[in-house]
Amino acid sequence: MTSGDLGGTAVQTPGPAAPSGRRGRRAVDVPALVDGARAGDPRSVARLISLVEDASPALREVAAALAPHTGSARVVGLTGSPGVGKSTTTTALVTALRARDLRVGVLAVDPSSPFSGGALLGDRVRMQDHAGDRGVYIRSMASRGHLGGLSWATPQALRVLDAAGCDVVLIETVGVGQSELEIASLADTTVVLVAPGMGDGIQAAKAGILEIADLFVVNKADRDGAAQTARDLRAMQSLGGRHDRPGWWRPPICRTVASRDVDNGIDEVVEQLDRHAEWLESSGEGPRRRTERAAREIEAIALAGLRERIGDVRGSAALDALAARVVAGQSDPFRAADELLAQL
Ligand SMILES: Nc1nc2c(ncn2[C@@H]2O[C@H](COP(=O)(O)OP(=O)(O)OP(=O)(O)O)[C@@H](O)[C@H]2O)c(=O)[nH]1
Ligand SMILES: [Mg+2]
Repeated sequence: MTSGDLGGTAVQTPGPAAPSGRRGRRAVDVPALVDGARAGDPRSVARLISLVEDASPALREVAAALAPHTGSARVVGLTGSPGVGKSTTTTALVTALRARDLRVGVLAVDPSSPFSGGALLGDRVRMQDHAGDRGVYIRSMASRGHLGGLSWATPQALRVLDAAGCDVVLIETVGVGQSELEIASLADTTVVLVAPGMGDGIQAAKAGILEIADLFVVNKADRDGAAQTARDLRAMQSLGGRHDRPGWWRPPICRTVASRDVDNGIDEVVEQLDRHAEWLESSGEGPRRRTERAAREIEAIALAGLRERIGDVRGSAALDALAARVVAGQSDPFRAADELLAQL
C-alpha cells in the first residue's frame, strides 16, 4: 500500500515501480503548486514532495519558490528501536496536536514503517483516525541514499510541509545506526523512545543516544519494568552530559501508553515539547540548530554536486593524465587531487 490508502489527506507516495523519466517530462507549474500547497491542497503538497524526492529538474525552482514561506514549522523527530511504539506515539501526538487546532505533517522515513507499507495493519487502521482531516499530511519516504538513514530528500520534504503551513512536523525514523544522529540534526526537538525490558536504556547509552535526546519517552508503560527503565535513564543522565551545563536543558522522562486512547500520557509529552520549544528560543539554541541544519543541507547539496562532477571526470583524459603522472613518480596523489579539484 501507499500512505494514500489512508484517506484523502494522506499524501501519495510514488511507488518504486513508477517509470523513471515520466515526471521529468511532464510540465510542472511550480508557482501554482506552491500556491496550492499554501492553500492546504494535499495534492499540491504530494506533488511537491514527489518533485523534491525524485530530484526532478524542477527541484531548484521548487526550492526557490518555497523558501520565502518556510521557517515557522516546529520539527520534532521521534526515534527508537524497532517496535518501541514510534508510529503509535506519532499517531497519538497527531491527535493531541489536532485537538489544539495545529496543522501537522508526518514524515515516516523507514521502509519497515507501517506508514510506508509495513505489516502492522493495526497501526494503519489507527492512522485512519486522521483520514479525511485536511489539517494532517502523512508522507512516507524511502530511505534512499544513506543505508537505513534519512534520505537526503527529507529536509526538502520538510520544507514543503513547512511552506504548506504545518505548525508541527513529526519525523519518525527507526533507531538504527546513523539515523538517530541524522534525525537530531534535522529536528528542533528529538524524542527518544524506549520500552521496558528491551534493554533500550543501556543500548541508548552505548550508542550515544543519551546525548541527542531532548525528551525521553518510556512507552509501553503498561508493562512491567517501566518505572525501572525510567530510573535507569535518570541514573545514566546523572553521569553527566551536555545537559549538565548551567542553564542547559535537562531532558525530561515521560511515560506513555501510546496504544491507549485516553490516559495515555501523551498530553504530558506535548507539554514537554512546548517547554522545550520555549527553551530553544530563550536559550538561543533553537536558532543555532536551525542554522546548523541549513549548513548541513548546503553541504550535502554541494558535496552531491561535487561528486557528480567527479563522476564526469572519471575515465576522462584529464584524470588519465594525472594518474599517469602519479604512476611515473612525477606527481603524488595529493597534488594530483588538488589539480583535479582545481579543474572542476
Ligand atoms: N502494550 C503496549 N503496546 C504498545 C504500546 N504502544 C505501541 N504498542 C504496540 O507495539 C507494537 C509496535 O508499535 P509501533 O508503533 O508500530 O512501533 P514502531 O516503533 O513504529 O515500529 P517500527 O516502525 O517497526 O520500528 C504495535 O503492536 C503497537 O500496538 C503501548 O504503550 N503499550
Ligand atoms: Mg513505525
